[in-house]
Amino acid sequence: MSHFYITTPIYYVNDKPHLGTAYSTITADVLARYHRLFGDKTKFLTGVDEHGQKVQQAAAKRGIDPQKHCDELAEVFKAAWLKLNISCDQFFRTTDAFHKTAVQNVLQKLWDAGDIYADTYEGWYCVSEEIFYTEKDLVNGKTPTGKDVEKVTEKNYFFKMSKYQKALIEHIEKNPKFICPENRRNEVLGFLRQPLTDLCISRPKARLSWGIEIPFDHDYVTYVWFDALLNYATAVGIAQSGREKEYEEWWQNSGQTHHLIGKDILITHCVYWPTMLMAFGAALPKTIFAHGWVLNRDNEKMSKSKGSVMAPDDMVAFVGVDPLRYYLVKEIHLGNDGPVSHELIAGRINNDLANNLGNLLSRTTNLIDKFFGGQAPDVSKVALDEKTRSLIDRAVSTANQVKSRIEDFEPSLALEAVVQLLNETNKFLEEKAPWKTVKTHLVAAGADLYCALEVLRIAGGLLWPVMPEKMTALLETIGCPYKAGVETWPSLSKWGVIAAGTKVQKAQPLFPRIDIEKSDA
Ligand code: ME8
Repeated sequence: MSHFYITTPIYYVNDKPHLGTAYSTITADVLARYHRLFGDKTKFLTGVDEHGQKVQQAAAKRGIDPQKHCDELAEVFKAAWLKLNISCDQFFRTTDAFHKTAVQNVLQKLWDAGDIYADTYEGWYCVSEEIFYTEKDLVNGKTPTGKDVEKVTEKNYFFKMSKYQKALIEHIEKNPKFICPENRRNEVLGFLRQPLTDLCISRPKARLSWGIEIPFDHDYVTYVWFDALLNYATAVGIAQSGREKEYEEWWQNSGQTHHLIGKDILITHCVYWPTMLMAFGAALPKTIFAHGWVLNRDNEKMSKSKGSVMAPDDMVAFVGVDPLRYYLVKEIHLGNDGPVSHELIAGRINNDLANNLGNLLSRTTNLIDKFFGGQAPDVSKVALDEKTRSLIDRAVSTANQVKSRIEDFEPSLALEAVVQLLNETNKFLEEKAPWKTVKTHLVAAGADLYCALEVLRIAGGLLWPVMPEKMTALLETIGCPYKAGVETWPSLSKWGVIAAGTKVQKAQPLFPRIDIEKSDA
């Protein structure tokens, strides 16, 4: 059994979740659910990033203690993800005691090995990005993305990141799929053409108290990115006594760690993080996949600081959870930017789900109800014609197409393969017109409807990771309850699984058409 370990960024608790953070989390959830379906031993990690100046400031603004602020916001995130059917195996909090100890253990090891040293730092700090900049990095006195910076001069601790530059470049060059998509890989290689500076990994407590104390200097706390990046590995036991086996299994040996991130945090993940792991002697992740932006209706990035975010709740109220998940994963090709608006969602849902899938389900189950007493027709004595055979071939090969697209981080194309199968099946029914032939050729019409039923079973299983509630309902309607993993997966590339006589219910409309006129778009 192979492993699959997928992570999302851990989100700052300086604000509530929004459609951008929901996008990363839903995408990771869909990938995790697919891998569970394939039978992989899967772990899906998400969580919150609770230290640093940004969070300290957010708590101060509310006039409350940072820990209390974090406790409240962690619950807000958890509740939001629950509503979006997020099936994470672990919700990570960087204020958890085990994480603090592990971060300190890593720091101590790097200090003892001479990979961390003290020096005086002079430069510019951007609080909103929690990143240091040198004079030459600034553009008109601001960060390259236009954020404010403040001048800082102080003694600090530095990680010898520069020492690992050459090894990192070699690793990226030898492993073309380490950083995806390719344009992001080139961006990182471009960044690494300049000599790397060492990384400042501490903050004096006099300036920032909200962080993990540096184990070898009690006047300092750990830089928030050093602490946050480690979450991926502390979650599976790095630098913790008693968790060695888990660490070996999930981090060192599986070779199946995948980080899904937004393209804003490419350098921290593709430069800071692998060099930290190299210094510790830990394995590197297999993939760091940077996705694009969810854009608002003016085609701008939704961002907390600009106040242009959409709340996931509003979209859920508009279309429902599963259709929202479907839209985000199907419509935004992973790696690209993609817009979200009420009109776009309504159009996609009406077309793919209400018309294509919904119609197939309702006409198939209605006819079976009316003419076959609500039971799957018996097809054992029917000879298959050419059209039927070609539909069957297509249907039983779809699962493998879906699997390889998912393994290549192309969930939108995986869904496209299922949509194509449904299109073909609707066309098949149009041509065969069982609603007409049922009056003269009952058995042949039953065979055509049985084909549609089998396609619905396969499509329902293959779409389940994206729309677990709706597909559970669909599969129950056609008498094939979904069971995760090994129980369902092999049946999705087989034909003739539904036994004659299986109870088929008349379907309730699963995806009512969305009337855009009635929304507030
Ligand atoms: O950067 N479209 O946290 P953060 C798509 N704590 N994704 C978006 C988005 C948008 N419009 N806006 C935000 C941090 N995101 C650090 C991470 S990890 C060790 C530490 C998503 O709360 C996207 O995944 O600012 C992006 O990378 C992340 O939110 C940034 O979340």
